[in-house]
Amino acid sequence: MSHQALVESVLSRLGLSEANAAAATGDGRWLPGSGSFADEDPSTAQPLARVARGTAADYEAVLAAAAAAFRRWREVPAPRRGLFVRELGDELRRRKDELGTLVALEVGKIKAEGDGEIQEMIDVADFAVGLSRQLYGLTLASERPQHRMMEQWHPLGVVGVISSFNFPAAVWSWNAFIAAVCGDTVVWKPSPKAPLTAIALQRIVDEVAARHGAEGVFTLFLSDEAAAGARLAADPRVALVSFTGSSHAGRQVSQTVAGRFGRCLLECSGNNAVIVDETADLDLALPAIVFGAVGTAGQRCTSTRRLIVHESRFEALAARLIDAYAQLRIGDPLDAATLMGPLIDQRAVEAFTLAVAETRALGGQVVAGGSRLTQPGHFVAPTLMRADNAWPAVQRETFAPILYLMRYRDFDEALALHNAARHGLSSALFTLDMRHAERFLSAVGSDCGIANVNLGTSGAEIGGAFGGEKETGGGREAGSDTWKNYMRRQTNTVNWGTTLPFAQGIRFGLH
Ligand code: UN1
Repeated sequence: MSHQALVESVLSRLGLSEANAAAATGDGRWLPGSGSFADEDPSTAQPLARVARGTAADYEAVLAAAAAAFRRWREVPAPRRGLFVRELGDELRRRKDELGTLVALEVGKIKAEGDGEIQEMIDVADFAVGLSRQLYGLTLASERPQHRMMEQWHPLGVVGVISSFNFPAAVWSWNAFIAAVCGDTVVWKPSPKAPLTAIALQRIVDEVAARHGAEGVFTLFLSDEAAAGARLAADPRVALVSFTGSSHAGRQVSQTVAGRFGRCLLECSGNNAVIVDETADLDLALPAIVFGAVGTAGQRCTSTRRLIVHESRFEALAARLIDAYAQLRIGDPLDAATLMGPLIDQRAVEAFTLAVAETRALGGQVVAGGSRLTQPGHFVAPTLMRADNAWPAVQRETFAPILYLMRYRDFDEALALHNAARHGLSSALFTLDMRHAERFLSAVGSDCGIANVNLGTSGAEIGGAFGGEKETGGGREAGSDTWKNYMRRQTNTVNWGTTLPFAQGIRFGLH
């Protein structure tokens, strides 16, 4: 099928049209908005569809629906809330192929990665269903006789999810599915660069919600105006704002949310490095590094941006990388032979060009790629550059396939270079030396939220807690005990005795 024919068939199968509504209240109702913005196909730089711009009144309608739904949903037993998420997971399984294609089409990641993103949603749905029968608190030993102390986890409220274009489906589900089993309701403000995926998902939500009395649990608000995210951040009705995107925007969101004592969950930029030591198995390291650097065209927050190689392996690994880069097929993300698609838009191409030029001006040498490709769409060549860790472009997160190569002499130096970055999301070490491996994972090793040994920085499973330190923002999403972010903890103490002993040995006798 031609690219254009595939586009038409996928859009129609997912209930999308040339002009799409602006907001959804989660009960099947869609709001028309006012004015519209274009959603572009990054492979052709042509518009895919138009999406209406949500108004302030639409926002109010969505918030009111989410707040009303919360008052009901928090009383539904958690395992029953889990049934709603389970059925959503089943629906995603059934529609994985077309949804994966839509993701690939709308943001330009290759079809295998688009499908992978839907798989990530299915995985988190399964995880959330299991969680819906847990959500456990502790019972604690009270120092007072005949007292019982315990904690409970209660639903938190309305959760606002602001997501980025690069994971237009999965990031919402990490938040939304966990929040829903926790008894919260969710207002989603997706990136204006990926509205169609959000609309398609909301349509599936609408169908399933009606069967579970879950109307209003998931709602959607679309706009290309920065004010939309800012409104959500400032709104005291939104108990938790989960933000995925740049550290720059995340800082603004978190300051606004902190100003009203709201809760914030930040998953911001990364500047992820791989260390390859003198003992590393290069057959493992090579595919991990290439996937990490060019997967999603370097637009994952977990993308590998810095490669820190022991001097004894540097030339050999650089030669293998150059060879691998020469074989990468770049083009239509829907073509099964393609390994790298386009960048998201023209601005991303400009950021790529600027980073390369800046690094070159400081003496950095391009050893592969280095320029944009002269074809329609926002394509650039995957790029390898020799560079210095301290250079500004190396310290910046540029959402593009640029990998900076650096060499080191001893492992202390490698760790110091590794941690000399403002962000702290993902990290990896390739080694067969157990002392290096253990040190990397120790308190004095990697300072990131994710630290891997003998696999890459990108493609984390959802079973673990996802997120990072420093300017990545400190938030954790998806697996492990991240559900606690979406609930409020209450400590309860009950005195079942006939006296009133005080804690801390206090005597307080009334005469
Ligand atoms: C992101 O780029 O915001 O580990 C998320 C990964 C994916 C998630 C990335 N599972 O690359």
